[in-house]
Amino acid sequence: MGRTFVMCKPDAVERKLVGEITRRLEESGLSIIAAELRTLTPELLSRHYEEHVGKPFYDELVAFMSRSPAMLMVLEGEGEAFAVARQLMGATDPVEAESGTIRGDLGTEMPENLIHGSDSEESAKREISIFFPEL
Ligand code: 3AN
Repeated sequence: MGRTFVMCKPDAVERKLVGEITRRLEESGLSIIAAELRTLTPELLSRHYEEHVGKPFYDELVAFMSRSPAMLMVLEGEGEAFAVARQLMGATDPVEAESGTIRGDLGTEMPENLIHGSDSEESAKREISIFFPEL
């Protein structure tokens, strides 16, 4: 079994898309093993987005990600759970995301792309330890 970290970003919660996004994730075989609605702080976001700190879009990203609660989840499934979730998410920019994906079908424009999912086994471990240190 593999685990991954996924979050429905503030735009997804505001637009009441958590149910639709979670339905797609569950339908693909993933199970929710932890979940929490939480407003993220800039401090926590700087740990999560450490590779983006200082980039031109960073301040806008933090303002967006901390403006209202996000739905944080740890998902588990057969094989590479992170890859299953990433495929469902689609490309980072909703304008480029394929139809049939979460961002392609429901997304608007950057940085509001509805969902985050770990991009590797290693990222999943790191991100789970930031947001759900008890797991
Ligand atoms: P992904 O979420 O697909 O793994 P990352 O990790 O490259 O993409 O980017 C993390 C987040 O940073 C994105 N979900 C998006 O909200 C924001 N972001 C990334 N690149 C840009 C950009 N060029 N302009 C605005 N926001 C961006």
